[in-house]
Amino acid sequence: MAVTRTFSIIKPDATRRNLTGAVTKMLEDAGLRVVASKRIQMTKEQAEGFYAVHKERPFFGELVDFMISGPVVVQVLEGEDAVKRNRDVMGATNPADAADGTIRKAFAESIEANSVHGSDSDENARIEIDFFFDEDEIVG
Ligand code: RTP
Ligand code: MG
Repeated sequence: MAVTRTFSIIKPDATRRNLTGAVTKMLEDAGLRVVASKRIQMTKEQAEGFYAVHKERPFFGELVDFMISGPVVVQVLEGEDAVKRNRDVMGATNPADAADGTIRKAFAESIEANSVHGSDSDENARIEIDFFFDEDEIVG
């Protein structure tokens, strides 16, 4: 299995509860390595741009407001089959459906305030990494 990269966000509900380290530990325990990380306050324009694929969804406005409600930690993760590995440890979007041992089962507050984002394909991982990071900020 090839070592690949994915993009992760520790969302405002998790940073607010001081769970950055706890979430990162679960990512690391799942075999992912943090090769870039920064804590940022997203602007409205950044959040709208990042979630542009969802702009027709009914929850788009609320999602943008939530994502700018506090700091987030954006990360590049590296590991074998990183996109799938990360999605497996994140768990289902809705914490009510998330399996035991997943980040969302452990920490998510709701379907929206669900503690983490993770890219859903290698192609989107590349796009999302490029949205927040310059290549020289990523040290594998
Ligand atoms: P993500 O993109 O954040 O990793 O999560 P995902 O693939 O599991 O979920 P997606 O369907 O892509 O939705 C993106 C984010 O929008 C919020 N959401 N709210 N109110 C709602 O019904 C609803 N549905 C989704 C969540 O924060 C979700 O992670
Ligand atoms: Mg998604």
